[in-house]
Amino acid sequence: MTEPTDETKLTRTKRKWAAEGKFLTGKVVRGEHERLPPGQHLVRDWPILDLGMTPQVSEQSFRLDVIGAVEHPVSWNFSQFKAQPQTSFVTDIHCVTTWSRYDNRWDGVSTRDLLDVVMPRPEARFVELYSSDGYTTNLTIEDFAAEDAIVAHSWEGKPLTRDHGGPVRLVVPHLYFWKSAKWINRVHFLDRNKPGFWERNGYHDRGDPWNEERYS
Ligand SMILES: Nc1nc2c(c(=O)[nH]1)N[C@H]1C(S)=C(S)[C@@H](COP(=O)(O)O)O[C@H]1N2
Ligand SMILES: [Mo]
Repeated sequence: MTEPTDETKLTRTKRKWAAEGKFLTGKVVRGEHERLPPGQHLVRDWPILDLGMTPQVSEQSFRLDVIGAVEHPVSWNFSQFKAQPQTSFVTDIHCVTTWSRYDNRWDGVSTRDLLDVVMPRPEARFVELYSSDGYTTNLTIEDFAAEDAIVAHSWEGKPLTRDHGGPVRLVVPHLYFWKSAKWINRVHFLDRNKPGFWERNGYHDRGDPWNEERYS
């Protein structure tokens, strides 16, 4: 008997997820008339919203730790992060404060590619995201693995500005934008739900804009 290689282990994990329908719940296909969620209005600029403690994270000091209930934890510096398979998505932003912004182009590492690298263990059901300003937020592993979710370093072809979470932020387009952690530095896979900053302060645990899951 030989140990299975990473390749076959990975294939097995993917097959198991597919069988459980794990990746099928993250995103719903909607018609154009349903593009703007209820109670939202469109903006053309891109507002800046955060706790006001804009951290200074340079590409040199950047680190992303992906840890917890995973087979292969990683701790990437910026060039290691940039060396991962790169993806581009064009997606909409929906903020709980009622503004939405269409067609934002993001470049970075898709959460699915990240999952393929770290390989969550069977007990991993939630993620807690940590940012350099002390912000935290939580997601189910299915929402984190949504097909258009991305750990982004660029917006409209340019490096993310510091105000918008540069050098690296998360973008989870199918949920309100507070779930999209700016200045992300740690993704912690957990067997239990651990509510983050806004989730402990009156915001909904999930934040689906089409169900107006604004407050708890
Ligand atoms: N680290 C961090 N991420 C954060 C926040 C924050 O305060 N700190 N605010 C959230 C909220 S409430 C929103 S609406 C978006 C705003 O992102 P933007 O400033 O790029 O529009 O970031 C989210 N991610
Ligand atoms: Mo927000």
